[in-house]
Amino acid sequence: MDVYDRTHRNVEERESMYENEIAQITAKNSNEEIYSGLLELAGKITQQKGRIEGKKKLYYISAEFLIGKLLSNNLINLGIYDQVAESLKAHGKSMAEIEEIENEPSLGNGGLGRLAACFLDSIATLGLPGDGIGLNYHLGLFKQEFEKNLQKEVPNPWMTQKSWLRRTDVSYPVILGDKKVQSVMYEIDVTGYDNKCNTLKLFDLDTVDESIVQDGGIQFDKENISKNLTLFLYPDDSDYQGQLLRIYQQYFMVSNAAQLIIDEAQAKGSNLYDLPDYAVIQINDTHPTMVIPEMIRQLVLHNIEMDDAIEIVSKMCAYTNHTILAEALETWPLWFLDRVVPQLVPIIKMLDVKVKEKYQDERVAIIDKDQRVHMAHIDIHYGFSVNGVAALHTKILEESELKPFKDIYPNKFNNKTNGITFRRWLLHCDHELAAFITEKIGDGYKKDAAELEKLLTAADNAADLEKILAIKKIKKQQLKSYLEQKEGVTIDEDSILDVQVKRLHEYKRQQMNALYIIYKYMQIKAGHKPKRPITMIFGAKAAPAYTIAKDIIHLILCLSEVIRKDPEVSPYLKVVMLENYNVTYAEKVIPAADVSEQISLASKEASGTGNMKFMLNGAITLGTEDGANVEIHEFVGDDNIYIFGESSNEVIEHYKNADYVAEKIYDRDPEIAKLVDFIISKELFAVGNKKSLIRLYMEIVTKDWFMTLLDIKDYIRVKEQLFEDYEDRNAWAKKMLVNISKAGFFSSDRTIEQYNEDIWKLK
Ligand code: CR6
Repeated sequence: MDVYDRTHRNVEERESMYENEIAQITAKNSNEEIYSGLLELAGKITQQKGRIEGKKKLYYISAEFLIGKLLSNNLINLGIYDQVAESLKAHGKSMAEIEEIENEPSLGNGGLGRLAACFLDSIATLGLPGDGIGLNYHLGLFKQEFEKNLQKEVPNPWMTQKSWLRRTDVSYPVILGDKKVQSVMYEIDVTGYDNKCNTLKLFDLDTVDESIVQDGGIQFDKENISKNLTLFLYPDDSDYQGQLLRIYQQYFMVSNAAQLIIDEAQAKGSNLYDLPDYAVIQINDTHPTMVIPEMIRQLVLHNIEMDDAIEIVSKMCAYTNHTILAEALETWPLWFLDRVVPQLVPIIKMLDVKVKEKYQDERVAIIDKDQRVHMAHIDIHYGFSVNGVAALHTKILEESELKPFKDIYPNKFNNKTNGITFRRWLLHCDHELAAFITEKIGDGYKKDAAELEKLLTAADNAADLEKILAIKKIKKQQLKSYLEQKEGVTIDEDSILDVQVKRLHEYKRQQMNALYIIYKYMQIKAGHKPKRPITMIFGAKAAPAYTIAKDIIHLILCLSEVIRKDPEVSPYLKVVMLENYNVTYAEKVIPAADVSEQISLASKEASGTGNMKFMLNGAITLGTEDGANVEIHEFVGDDNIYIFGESSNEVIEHYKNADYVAEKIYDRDPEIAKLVDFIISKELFAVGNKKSLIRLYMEIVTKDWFMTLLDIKDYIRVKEQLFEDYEDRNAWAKKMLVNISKAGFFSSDRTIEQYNEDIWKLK
């Protein structure tokens, strides 16, 4: 029996098994009751299917798990989605309505957290024993609201209703400074697609108190650790107390992890010397790094000699690097650690001494001459694997950023290009497209994404090309009604939908996209109207203490208002900034997009994963040769992607020689100056905050750390070409199909298979 038959048989068996229950649940009157009925049913089926077991288990430790809403995802994975949807329809209800009941947990902030969630889905789908370990943030990342064209941060409670979260009686003692606290472990089931399940384990403290948050904002007493420990993800760390709190959070996470791992291994018969046969730890970015000294400490408490403990732990830990941005590579002053985790400091010092005895190179030291602890260096010296997240990123790590380490440990380094789960990012978010694909090539692609290639034959079939365009239009119409209801704005489903959704950061260059909007605005004012209206959609949260990022949001909101109020321009150009962009929003906006903006300064975006989601949903990438864009380019070929801008090599040279001066470009090129000057125009001052706009203007003219002005002209040129090409609808539909059919490589199932083959080696 092949995979396709097996999947089908299982689905049919399950359908008949739960028919009555589904009928009863969907017949209920209130959406709340239906939601909680489905939640219970899913829990029951998950339990019946059972857990994925194995001697050796993966522990994926991460400060973030951006899991999104789980209802549809779980119903799909459990094989009852279609049946539930049909049954709801028979009662005049829709799945979308029921989904609205569920709160989205904001336990992550961007790509790194969403990646962790995609990985959990794939690990379970592939039947590998592997759990996630993280923290149960009560208020997650802040919720974004706009007021006077400015971002405002408010708390984002998500546990206010019946949820997928389950309290367990697992609990560990953890030393926090001068106190010993007792943790509580919560669990969320991770359902595999047509498979058994794993769990996401989230640790918390019973004493955490949401009422200490002040005045509806996100301020709170940062010193009261037992009350604030798991209140927020990434509490403001612009001050000393905030930084200490982050270390407390990290230590709490890894101390629980270490104790759990030891417990589970011992229960399976480990004598602890053979721990690496029972457990492998993936350290997701540097936030969980303290698991290394903590695990060593715990093993010593179990009467293992220090040197043996170090050796055992070194065989268990693997580290993923997600960035080359210096400010994101954590280093902590040693005295901070002395205050928060004095129990780890002697171990960290010992690990450092051992490194210094072997290598006199200051660049690879754990504790540098300024007494700062380089977390990534602990991971690299005392882990057995170091990976980057896209081919270009890993190459930059090996050849420049981490070169001294690569020279010492040539075999530790490997690449694992990121991926996304096709269950959420195709089957769930675009049922219409998934149905079309299934009709053309069967549903084998749901488990073996490489099969999407079979779709290429449709690129020569006129009727199929029309269908692809028709599906895109349906998704645009759906987005249109969602936006009418959520934002009170109306978009034109016949306009080109150009989308940039991702965290706000100068390196991602939303400001360059804003300069394009200014360009287009001026063109229209001068009588050069586009052939077809353009809708520019943005979605982005800025970190609360990141002033320039907030200024960029302000600029976009101001542009949106100026254009909306200008009858000369508004029929041709619309700018929409989505409020509180999150996973749920992504699921609505990505399938509707025509153009995927991936315009980071080359070398700065480690991988990107949004780029993969857009590609899979038939949007065409407008991007730089950065992160995984490079691999997307290789797969789809020159004709099916729009590439612009300076290469990563050139950019790295500019940084090395410190020879990029934005002001020179500004002074030399009046066309560029005109665009930048509009930021401080009377039109924008009329709707915006002068101080913020002037600050942003000065930043771009005198600093421009991420070289917006370097690429702006090429960006405009290529974007204009793209809009022109869009009018050949047939050719565009072909590009869409090529993108979809070449997306198979970017399935997180492929990524996880590679992690397992090269790093985890689970059975
Ligand atoms: N911000 C990278 O910047 C990558 C994800 C997941 C990021 C992004 O390019 O796709 O990780 N890095 O690997 C960090 O969070 C440090 C991200 O999400």
